[in-house]
Amino acid sequence: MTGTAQEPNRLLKASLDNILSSYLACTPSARQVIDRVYAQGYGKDQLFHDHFAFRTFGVPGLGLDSLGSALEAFGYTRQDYYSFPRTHLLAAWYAPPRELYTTLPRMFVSQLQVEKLSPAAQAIILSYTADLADSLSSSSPGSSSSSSGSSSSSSFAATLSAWTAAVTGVLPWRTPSREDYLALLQESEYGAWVLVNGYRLNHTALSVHNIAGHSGDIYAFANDLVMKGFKLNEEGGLMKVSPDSGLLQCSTVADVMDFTFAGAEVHPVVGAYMEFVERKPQPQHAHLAAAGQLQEHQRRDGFEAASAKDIFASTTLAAAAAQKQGIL
Ligand code: OOG
Ligand code: NI
Repeated sequence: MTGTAQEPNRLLKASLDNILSSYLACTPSARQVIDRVYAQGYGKDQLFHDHFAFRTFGVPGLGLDSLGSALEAFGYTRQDYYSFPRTHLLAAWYAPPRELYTTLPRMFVSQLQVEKLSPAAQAIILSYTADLADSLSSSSPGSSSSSSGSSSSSSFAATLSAWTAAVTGVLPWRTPSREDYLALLQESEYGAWVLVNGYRLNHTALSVHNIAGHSGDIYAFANDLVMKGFKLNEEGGLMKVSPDSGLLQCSTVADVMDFTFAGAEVHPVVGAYMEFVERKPQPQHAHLAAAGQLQEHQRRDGFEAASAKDIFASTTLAAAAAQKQGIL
């Protein structure tokens, strides 16, 4: 399924290209980072995607497993889970095949634990997802988790449906009403985000240590972003550093843009953002780094729950600022 040794599967490659171009088309700040920081400093060919991140509603057939099983079909393997009890979120990350570690991004997929929300919020979400969930559970008899091969518990129909929603960016449910968006926003900013953005890319994280001609120092990179006027997420501090000091992350505050709600009402909603990552060499591979022979998988891998918690706030901060300005 994964193609030849060094080449990603063509359907996967085409899918990721599409995911990225629709993300760029509707994320002005991400285009500005590329134009003002990369194109003017190192060249646009220096974009190395550390990871892509997607959000989902955790209802049967639509949760993180639905996207995860598509990734597994393309050769990704699920790694660690992270849980965020306060915001009722669960996440997992998926690693690309080892030989494609410098070609394909890692994947970070999360889901809202819908059953933990208030009955009113659950009712809103289910009013959008119920028809799709029903059709997914009835459309593919015999292809559930009991079939062999995949470690995920998603049916083939659910897998295809979620991947299609991610690739096209088209909402997998009816156009939401503004009333439902605002009601959900009160209780779960993440839930409101998924309602209007569906499964399109939440963010790409660009790899700072892979920019040729750059020191790889993410503090210098972040400083450059601030100097150029980009608004960074300062939740828990501008730089999110793992306890082992190997994983450093920062991100922009998400864009706010117009959305056409049910009844053709156009109002702003919170959209996507961009993240930046530096991964230090794993201590046992430090000598390879010194010799310039370090490979991507020999750097600090995976994610960090405490940092992720603050990165999630990239959309929450945007929503709060927009509410304060009275535009949301
Ligand atoms: C994901 C936030 C976490 C990371 O790299 O730790 C994250 C999200 O906002 O959906 O991206
Ligand atoms: Ni991220």
